[in-house]
Amino acid sequence: MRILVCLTDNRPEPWITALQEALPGAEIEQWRPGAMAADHAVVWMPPQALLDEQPQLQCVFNIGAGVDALMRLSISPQTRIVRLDDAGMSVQMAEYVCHALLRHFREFDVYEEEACNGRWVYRKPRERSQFPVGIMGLGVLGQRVARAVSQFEFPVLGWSRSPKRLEGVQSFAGESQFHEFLAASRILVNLLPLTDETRGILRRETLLHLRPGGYLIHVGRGAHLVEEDLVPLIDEGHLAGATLDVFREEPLRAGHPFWSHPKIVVTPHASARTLRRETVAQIASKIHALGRGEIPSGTVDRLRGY
Ligand code: NDP
Ligand code: OXD
Repeated sequence: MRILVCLTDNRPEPWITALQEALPGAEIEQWRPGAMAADHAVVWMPPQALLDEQPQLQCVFNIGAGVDALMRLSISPQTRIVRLDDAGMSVQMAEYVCHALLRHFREFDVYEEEACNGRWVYRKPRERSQFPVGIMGLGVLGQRVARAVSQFEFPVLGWSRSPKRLEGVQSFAGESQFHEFLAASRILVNLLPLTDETRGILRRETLLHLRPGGYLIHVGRGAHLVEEDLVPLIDEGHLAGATLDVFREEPLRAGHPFWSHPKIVVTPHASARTLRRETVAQIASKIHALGRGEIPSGTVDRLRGY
């Protein structure tokens, strides 16, 4: 079996070593133009040239959960696109979202500021029932986040394409229930994949449906948010603030208004990092599944785009 590795923004060597340990019989090398014809490729944001040169690939394994960068490429219909499912990401995402939610709800940001000024001042406790948490996307990550948030006894709502039955989660589905979902949410967590249907879904017109004093936790993809719409909504007081992990352009450029806004927290696409050990183990087990004639989990439905 031959495997090519092509990882934008990642050093390939440790991945090649780890893959070689997990798949001792395989021939594995970094992709370069003119590389060997391979059975599989392990990729993150690869160039079109790789796909053009390798139409025989059986599988392209994405080392992330979101496949939007791959969906923009032209990939042979015979090649299966396989994304990461969980591989240690969902617990990180649950940590991140709970941290942002609790920091806002318990006003830890205000306490931090008071402490910097040496001030001992209590804040009035807030009613958790007044902070329903709406999660857009109830997939691998969204469901884990919903479970974690419900442990803190917030009302939890979820929105997905197909209806879900999840304990403690009020399910809304499809476009017809989107506005109802937003109107019932105060904290909005975005965990959708980026597709033609979801691009620009977080914009003035939709965010205005949130309950007053809404708060956005945006961890999906930068292009979900119409960035120009966010600061006015906060400055007008409709939104209380936002925690943003993903941006239209990454890294976020110096001087972007998000960096300096007092009610916006910026992190550098760090909410759930790819973990090499878990990822390599998952890819190896998917390759074994293929060898048994099974369809590996995480196979992308190209029509849906995720
Ligand atoms: P999944 O594919 O498991 O879940 C996607 C969810 O979104 C599903 O519930 C799906 O509905 C729902 N959905 C998709 N399209 C629509 C739509 N048009 N309307 C309503 N609901 C829709 O993905 P994951 O949970 O694994 O990951 C989600 C996204 O999180 C990734 O695509 C990626 O962009 C982002 N991500 C960000 C990271 C970061 O570090 N910031 C790290 C990892 C991922 P249904 O269940 O009905 O199919
Ligand atoms: C992913 C990501 O999609 O890291 O896995 O954003």
